[in-house]
Amino acid sequence: MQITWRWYGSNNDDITLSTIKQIPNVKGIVWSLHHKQAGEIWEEQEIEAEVKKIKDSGFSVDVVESVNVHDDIKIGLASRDHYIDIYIDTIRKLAKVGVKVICYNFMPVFDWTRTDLYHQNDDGSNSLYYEKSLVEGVDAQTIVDRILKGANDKTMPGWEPERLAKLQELFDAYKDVTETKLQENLKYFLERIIPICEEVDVKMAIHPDDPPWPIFNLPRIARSYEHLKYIVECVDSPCNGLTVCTGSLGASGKNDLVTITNDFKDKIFFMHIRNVKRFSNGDFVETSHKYDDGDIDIIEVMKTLHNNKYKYYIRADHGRHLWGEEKKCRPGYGLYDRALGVMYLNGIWDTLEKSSNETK
Ligand code: DNO
Repeated sequence: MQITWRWYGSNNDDITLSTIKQIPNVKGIVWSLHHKQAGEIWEEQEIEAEVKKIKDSGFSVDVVESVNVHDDIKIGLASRDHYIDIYIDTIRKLAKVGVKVICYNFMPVFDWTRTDLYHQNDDGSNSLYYEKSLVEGVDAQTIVDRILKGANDKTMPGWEPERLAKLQELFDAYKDVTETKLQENLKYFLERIIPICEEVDVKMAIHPDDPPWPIFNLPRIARSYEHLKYIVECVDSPCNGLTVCTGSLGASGKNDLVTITNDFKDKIFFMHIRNVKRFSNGDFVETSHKYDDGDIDIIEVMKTLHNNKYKYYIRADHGRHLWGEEKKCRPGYGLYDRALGVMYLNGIWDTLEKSSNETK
């Protein structure tokens, strides 16, 4: 496995590459051109400039998260082919600079959704929090306003103010998109892009839905074992795979992350590791990575990856906001808890590695 770190770019992230360099065993930067709207052309010079910056700091650039998928593709409009052509153009350009994996999602309208970006924890830290009754009880605009206000001028992928300014239009456009239709639209998209991925050796790794259930009556199709199975089987290719995000899938007690990690072993190209604590009323809060702070047995997930000789990419995902960084850092993407998360993953992996060498 190769440990990576999600970084938002020089003028867009308070955490510098030299700071990241001090976190043990981080080999690669997970990057993107964050100013690009879905469907916009990625220029070669812009890609090269970002890649140079990252490589000059001694990191690999193998993983891009995300190249966002235009809504017209998800909705299945006639204009989708135009946007798929642009997507293919980006895949080709990224392959040229050595990108190996692209993480993307196929969630309608919203990416990850929370109701509170700075929920106060008992220990004085704070975390992203999802309060079920709030999402079920209010209109989508209220949640959008809450999130954008909480973002403190930080860009948050999936929550682009420009796109969300047309919220009602977006909802209207999705009104006939059922779960089956959305699956068909994903299949259509994959059927067109995967042959190019095979040609240029880029793996597509879809990110699961977060939370893993439909919200605001919008369908969600990457939220359970069966949904993931549909995705990897609908276009059978070594380039069509998954990002397994333990925190996204793990917000539902129905998703057994150890089974998912094991059964899809040949299809997982990227792991996002974080922990969540679920409450019986459907709420959940993001916790530290430690396995017994939340409901996800991260040690067992790591053991499964280790047993399966996982060789792809992994990153410590979201953390709590610690030691005064709250409201200064990008929600979920502070420095401290993600760095602690990296060390937790290093600790588990090194222990597994050492003990398997000893028994050889
Ligand atoms: C949340 C992230 C997601 C992810 C996208 C991939 O923190 O894991 O926003 O980047 O869904 O397209």
